[in-house]
Amino acid sequence: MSEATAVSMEAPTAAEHAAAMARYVDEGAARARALGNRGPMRFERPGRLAQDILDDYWRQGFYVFENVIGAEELAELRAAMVDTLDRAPVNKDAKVDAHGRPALGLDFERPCFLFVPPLTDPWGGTKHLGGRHQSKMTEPIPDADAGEDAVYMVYGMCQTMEPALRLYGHPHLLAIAENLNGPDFTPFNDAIFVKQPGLGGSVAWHQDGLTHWNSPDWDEGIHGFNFQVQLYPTTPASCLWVVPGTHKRGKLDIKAMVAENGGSDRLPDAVPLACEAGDVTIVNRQMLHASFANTSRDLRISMTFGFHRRKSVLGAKGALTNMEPVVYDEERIFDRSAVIAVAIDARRQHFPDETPYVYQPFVGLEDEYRWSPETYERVIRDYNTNDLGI
Ligand SMILES: O=C(O)CCC(=O)C(=O)O
Repeated sequence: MSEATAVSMEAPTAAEHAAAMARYVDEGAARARALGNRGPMRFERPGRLAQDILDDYWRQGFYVFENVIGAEELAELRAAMVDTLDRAPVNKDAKVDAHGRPALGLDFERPCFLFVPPLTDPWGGTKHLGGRHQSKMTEPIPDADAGEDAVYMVYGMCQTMEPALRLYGHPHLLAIAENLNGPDFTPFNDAIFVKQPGLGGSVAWHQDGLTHWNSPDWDEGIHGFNFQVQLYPTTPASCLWVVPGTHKRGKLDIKAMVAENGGSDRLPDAVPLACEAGDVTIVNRQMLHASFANTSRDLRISMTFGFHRRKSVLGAKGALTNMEPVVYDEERIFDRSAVIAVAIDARRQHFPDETPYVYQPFVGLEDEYRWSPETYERVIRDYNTNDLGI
């Protein structure tokens, strides 16, 4: 039996886990403060992120942008999220929500919600998601009133929440995607991590990328990056943790790293990405990252969506979807990228004083991708069946 397994078998109670995390959390927060890699979004000229921010991102593999989402937009996102959670099935097998209404998402091709038993780690040490979560996290014993399962992730935000679709068209976020992946960047996927206090499951240490580790063109940006937009303040006990610089180190033997750490999932060099509500992080998909079972008192809701270099995706054999892997061709990329075009227009209609982002692959096609009930059906409904996982 590995030491990691031994740790997970001696399951602490939620209170013991929170207490055991306290010192790690303090030390991690101090490491994060010393590192910096955070501040307001700054552009040298329209669309061009300040060079020192780009340098910091490429050096460490992440950056925390402070105070990006304004109060009005944040309130809209939160309200949409509250409504979405209110419409979730009452449990993982149910077809109705807590009010007895048909649950959200029954008419979509892919489910909107993923449930896990409270404080568990659904993927660590399993073959799920390409086996990238190599080692199991500590699974604390939840309090007696925790229930059988809790919402862990929410999918398909662009088809269920208009404010989320508008967020997807945010001009500064899309400008960052262009800075990192080029003007013809493509989408990846989106997922909302819901970490309710005392319930939220862990996400075991992993690197996101699955396909390009042995590519002759491998470099630190080849698997793209993810944004996380924080709807509530996140604390070191509830937030995402990363091991700085690991995006440059190729595919890591995470099991060995945990074993070297005495079987503990509290890896020594990791830093927490603690944020205020409205902050936005970027995390390189090759970074080693994880989040712990949320035994804190803090709710975290992180709207997570990523973007790729076009050349990483075109011709790649897809990974990370529940469907048969397909080779991503021009048509698939175009169809999924059209969500960006519609999102930009949805945003333009709602925030008419803001300068919209110009997405190069759709220049000249704008009128065909205006936000309307027609484009909802043609472009947005079930858009996530075209996700571009690599
Ligand atoms: O936010 C989290 O807890 C996990 C995020 C994550 O694993 C990811 O974005 O790949």
